[in-house]
Amino acid sequence: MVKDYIVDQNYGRYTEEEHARWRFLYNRQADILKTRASKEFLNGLDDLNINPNEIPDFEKLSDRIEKRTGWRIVAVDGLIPDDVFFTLLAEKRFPITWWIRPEDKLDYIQEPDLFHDCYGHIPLLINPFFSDFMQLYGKKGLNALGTGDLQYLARLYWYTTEFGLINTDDGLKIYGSGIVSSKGESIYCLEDDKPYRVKFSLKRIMLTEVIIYKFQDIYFVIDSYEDLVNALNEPLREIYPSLSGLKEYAADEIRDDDERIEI
Ligand code: HBI
Ligand code: FE
Repeated sequence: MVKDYIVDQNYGRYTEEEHARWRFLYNRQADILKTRASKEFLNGLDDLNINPNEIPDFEKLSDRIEKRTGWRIVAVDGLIPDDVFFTLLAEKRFPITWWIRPEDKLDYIQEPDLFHDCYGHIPLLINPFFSDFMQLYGKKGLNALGTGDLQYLARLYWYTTEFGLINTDDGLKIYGSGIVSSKGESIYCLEDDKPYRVKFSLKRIMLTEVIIYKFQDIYFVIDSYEDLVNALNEPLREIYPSLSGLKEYAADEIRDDDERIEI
């Protein structure tokens, strides 16, 4: 089952222009993120020595990650079925797409490519709380699949791992992978006055629809990565049924009791 989806990165296959695409995307984000990304994300890039100049070798990078928090990377062809995805996360194996986006899709690509997955998702895996959260997400995802509650957890993943912000002494910072791998959204999420920034609330997020193809209308803000672990340690089996039948919120709909954070 799982092994059917794991492929060999086959490092030798990358061409010079694919390495150059990695270099271009990495350096463009590095400039934008040095004042906008969370320090844990930036430290992760450095501590793991994720090299700006060439596409990382997943086995060598895995050896460095594994020493810190036990995670390893596995190469996949792209999106994989939910049960396979959750099983891998529960075993501390992060699936990364082996191919990098084409030249004509440098600014945005809907499916996660190597740059989104490796640059966006790997650095935080050496943060102990985030590492625990991602493994717990895998375990809880498998449970939710069994009870038909996946949409609630998928929303949580979207509004945290992919598009989450964190409050710091130095203002709001970015930790979501979907944001850090996007030039436009890295700026928009912190500086545009169109989107709302709302304090993290598990049930509120679980009732909020996701729109995949555009910048977020609402960014949810945590105070610490421990908030994420605590959220998944809530009694989810009781929370899910308590949500069914409740009003769901459009992606751009603000609630009266939302704790809004002004920029
Ligand atoms: N597959 N490769 C890959 N990467 C993902 O982020 C991913 C996936 N399959 C399912 C999935 N994400 C989401 O549907 C779950 O988070 C719910
Ligand atoms: Fe992702």
